[in-house]
Amino acid sequence: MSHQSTTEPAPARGLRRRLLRAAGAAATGLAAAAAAVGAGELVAALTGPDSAPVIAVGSAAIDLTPTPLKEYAVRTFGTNDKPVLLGGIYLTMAALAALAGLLAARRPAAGAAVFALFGALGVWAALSRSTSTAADALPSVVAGVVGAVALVRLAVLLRAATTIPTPAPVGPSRRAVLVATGGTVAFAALAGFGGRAFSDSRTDVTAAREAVRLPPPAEPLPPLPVATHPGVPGLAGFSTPNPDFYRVDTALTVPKIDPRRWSLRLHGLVDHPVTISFDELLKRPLHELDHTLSCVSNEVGGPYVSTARWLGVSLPDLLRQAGVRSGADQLVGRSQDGMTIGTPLEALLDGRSALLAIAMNGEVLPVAHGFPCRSVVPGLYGYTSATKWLVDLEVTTFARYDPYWVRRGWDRTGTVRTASRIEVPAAFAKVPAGDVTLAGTAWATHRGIAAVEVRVDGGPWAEARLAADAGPDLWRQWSYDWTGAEPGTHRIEVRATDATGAVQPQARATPFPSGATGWHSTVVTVT
Ligand SMILES: Nc1nc2c(c(=O)[nH]1)N[C@H]1C(S)=C(S)[C@@H](COP(=O)(O)O)O[C@H]1N2
Ligand SMILES: [Mo]
Repeated sequence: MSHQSTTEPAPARGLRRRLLRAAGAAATGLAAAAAAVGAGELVAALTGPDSAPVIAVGSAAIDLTPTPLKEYAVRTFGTNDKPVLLGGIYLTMAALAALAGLLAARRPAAGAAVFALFGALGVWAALSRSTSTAADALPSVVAGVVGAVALVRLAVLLRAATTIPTPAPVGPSRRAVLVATGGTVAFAALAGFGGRAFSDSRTDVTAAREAVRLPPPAEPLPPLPVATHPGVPGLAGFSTPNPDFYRVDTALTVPKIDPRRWSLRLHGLVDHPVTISFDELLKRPLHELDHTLSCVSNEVGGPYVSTARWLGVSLPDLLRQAGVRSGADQLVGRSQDGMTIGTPLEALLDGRSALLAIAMNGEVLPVAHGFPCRSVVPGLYGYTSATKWLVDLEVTTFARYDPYWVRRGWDRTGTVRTASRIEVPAAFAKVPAGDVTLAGTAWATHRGIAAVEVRVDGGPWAEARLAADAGPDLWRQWSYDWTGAEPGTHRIEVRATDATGAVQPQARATPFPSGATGWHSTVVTVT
């Protein structure tokens, strides 16, 4: 047709045509996959965002990922692990969809079968979670059917268009294939984005959250002393602002809970089970707790630790009111999204202040941090104490029930290990020779920090200056004046001693199964 193709040698022309045809076939597969995902999103607007096929597959992947791989992902991608996971799923699906398109060009039924398998995988994933209902299968069923039908129709059109000599006297043209493929993609975008927007508007809790009026605490705590911060520029504040507070959870879509429809049930091995509404919760005496929350997955020197002033109802009081039966030794918190977190009852009844928190840093709990209610227990890592989107508390025994992380091999107690971190100067920073101020943070939650020591290039340990102590449930910031720093590369190390007198061990341990150990070190270049 074109000038070029008429001057091309015949074999090249044939190859070009085959390549074009393959590209067209792959495009039909991609368009069909888009239609499938879009249709799934549309149905998920009714059945719940977690049941959308890609989210369901992603959630199942999170639940099934072996611990070493999960640790690798957290280490490598940090809080981007979720976008990376979803991106990976989309890419894999796109590759398989393109292959399905190629298959369908020869055998439409075979292409359709690939989509049936996609749908089946989605159904299995959507039903695999502890909170699943049969309706959760629907988006994937519809997605599979829509994808298969779209692919077969496009494949048949494509075949007709490419086997009939063009320009065809009759029958579908290439233009018809383009139009149909474009139409399929347009449908996918409309259904997908429309479904997502409708779902977002249906589940939006922004207004409900803003409507919550926080009652004042029964006995307000005084503000934290300014002297808790060593006053070193570049060192993060003692309290972590909510937007900077670390976030770790398995939720691909954050549970959106309307407090008016929320209630918390406390049951199991208790004399008087209780169910409490959000309004009833607000009517109970509210307590403040300054507490440093940390994650067991934090590597030495890592970022998954933050400090906030929490406001909430006393969890020990509620347990005493319900009357814990003898023999019980575990409290299992369940979240709306099916997470289970087991806390040793001993830690909840030994006198420490543990909360059913409704606010952090003077603000209603942010949705990502568990709105409308989460637990906070000093001294324990988040995975054994800090259930977000909490809806159920069951008093039970360790012998009878293994919660989510324990089933995956993590330690059932989750006592926070002593940790310390160098934050100033930043790793690999260049600093001028002479006097260099070092600063950082140390925590041994609920035991407290007694000392922090620093050493340079493996020399003798020197005691750092500790900023004001605000209590054992909080981290402690420190600073150290390194005098006479000489040009060159230097290694700085830190270690802390907790209030029991135990020195942070040097031996490196991975976060799995009970928290990382080892000294944090950084390298700085003095110029
Ligand atoms: N529902 C739910 N609660 C959860 C988790 C979760 O995955 N789902 N993760 C826990 C873990 S491992 C930690 S460290 C803390 C983190 O709380 P944050 O995200 O508010 O910092 O929440 C805990 N509570
Ligand atoms: Mo965690």
